[in-house]
Amino acid sequence: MINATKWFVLAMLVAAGCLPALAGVTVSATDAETNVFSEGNFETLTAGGTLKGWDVPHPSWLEKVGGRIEVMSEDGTNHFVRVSSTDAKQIVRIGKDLPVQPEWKKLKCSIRIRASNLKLGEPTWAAAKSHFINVDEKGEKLKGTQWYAAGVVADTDGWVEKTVVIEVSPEAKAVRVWPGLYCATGTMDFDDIRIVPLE
Ligand SMILES: [Ca+2]
Repeated sequence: MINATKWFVLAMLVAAGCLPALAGVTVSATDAETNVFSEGNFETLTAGGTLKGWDVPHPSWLEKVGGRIEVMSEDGTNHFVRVSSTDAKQIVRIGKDLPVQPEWKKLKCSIRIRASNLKLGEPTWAAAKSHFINVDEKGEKLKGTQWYAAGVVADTDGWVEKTVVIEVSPEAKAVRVWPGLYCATGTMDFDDIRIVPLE
């Protein structure tokens, strides 16, 4: 048991700056702290282990088009999303809007992807990718803004990270994060979607 005198001495040391007020808590300016999209690591799930806070297509639609969206785990801890599609005419994806902060001008958006059995459909934009686009208050893409995307068009050898830097429109209310299979069949795993303000 620590007596009153010792508590007093400890309190004085903290007040004098000799001891950190929260011992063992070290805060440093790491890259991890600048990520503003915490939902992108898929470690916050529902009690049933399904996606939380993401727009997910209705199961009946997925069944109709032969698509699947599942939360998987590896190494006993890490979770990622697996999207598969059997119809190269469909877009099988999940979505989430990140509200834009007024000071954001450019964002570095990245995603880890693992693709297998990928076969692209006809559109030139077919891919296993995530879009990162400027949307208005109705969730519609702002006119004149780009279809920014990061992804792959062929199978990968394990996990790869893809990055795109996007410009935030002054009129944008949110950035839509839209990962999935765009007119491509096969399987796409993805994880660690990160968004870092650059300026
Ligand atoms: Ca994860």
